[in-house]
Amino acid sequence: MKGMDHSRPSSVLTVAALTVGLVLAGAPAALAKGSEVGGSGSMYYLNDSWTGSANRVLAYGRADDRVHVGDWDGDGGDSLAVRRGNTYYISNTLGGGAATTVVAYGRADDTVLVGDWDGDGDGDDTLAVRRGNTYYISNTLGGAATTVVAYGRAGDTVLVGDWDGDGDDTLAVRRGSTYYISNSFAGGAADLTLAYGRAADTTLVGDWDGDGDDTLAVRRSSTYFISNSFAGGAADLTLTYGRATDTTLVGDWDGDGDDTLGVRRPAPQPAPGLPAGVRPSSPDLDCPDFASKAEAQATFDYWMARGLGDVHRLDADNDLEACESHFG
Ligand SMILES: [Ca+2]
Ligand SMILES: [Ca+2]
Ligand SMILES: [Ca+2]
Ligand SMILES: [Ca+2]
Repeated sequence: MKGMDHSRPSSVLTVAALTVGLVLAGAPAALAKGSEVGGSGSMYYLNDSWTGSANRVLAYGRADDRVHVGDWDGDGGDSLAVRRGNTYYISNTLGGGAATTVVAYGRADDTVLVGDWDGDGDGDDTLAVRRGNTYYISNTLGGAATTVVAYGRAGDTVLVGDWDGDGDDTLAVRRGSTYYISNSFAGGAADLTLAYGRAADTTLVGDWDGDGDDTLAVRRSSTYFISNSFAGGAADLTLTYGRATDTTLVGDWDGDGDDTLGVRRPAPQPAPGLPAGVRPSSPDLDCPDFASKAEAQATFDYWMARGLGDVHRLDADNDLEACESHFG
């Protein structure tokens, strides 16, 4: 449950057009949900652990798709759903194939939040539509709203999380760098009010340490400051991941209980005059910049054969194999 927004309802499509291709899986690696992911691009670099490089690289949907993260089937693992208009193409795996479930909910211009609203023990995430300060919550995918509540103000920025770790997701309102955290939709005063980070920070929500409760992280450029409690003070973990231009997503990709990071990024554009899969000799690239080991190898081979050598320094051990330590 967590994210950002960009509005771009698109129209007709078939389920078959929506495929998830697992381009690469390799060494271990690991981020959040709730709001729309935002950004654009069809490449997802997900990491299961707190390292600097992705262990899951996926091509998914279209560059302009609206995307949500959730555990749609309640198996513990988060996966992606693409939204086109008011139709949601839900996939329960990060490994390829067509959408497993297609549901319509609300209107094309609705703001949608994802969460486990009823904490029914299934651990499954469902959709809620927000219109102003009214929330239309459904506890089944595609089912009618079961709860309609007024919460906060129409202009509030809200975050979704299981702040008290009791199994259900609720809202927090953010105003500048102040967070008003509530453990129910009952209204009234917030259960917890805290100052966190700076007003300009991008905030992420996740259960970073896997202890059951969601806490905050802030992103500044490509550096993430992760906190496992609301106690304040220094971050529990600081990590640099991806690029400043990436869009961040959070999820429990491997279903082991903790949320980790991923980034969304446009697919690399083929360079004019180069064979498919070969990247230009400049600007300098590093192993994490390649979508796959095959792309790194093709680029390495191409420039070696033209006498430029290992222009991107992809073969640290000089065995003519590119980026094997990165991709495994
Ligand atoms: Ca799942
Ligand atoms: Ca809760
Ligand atoms: Ca936690
Ligand atoms: Ca995990």
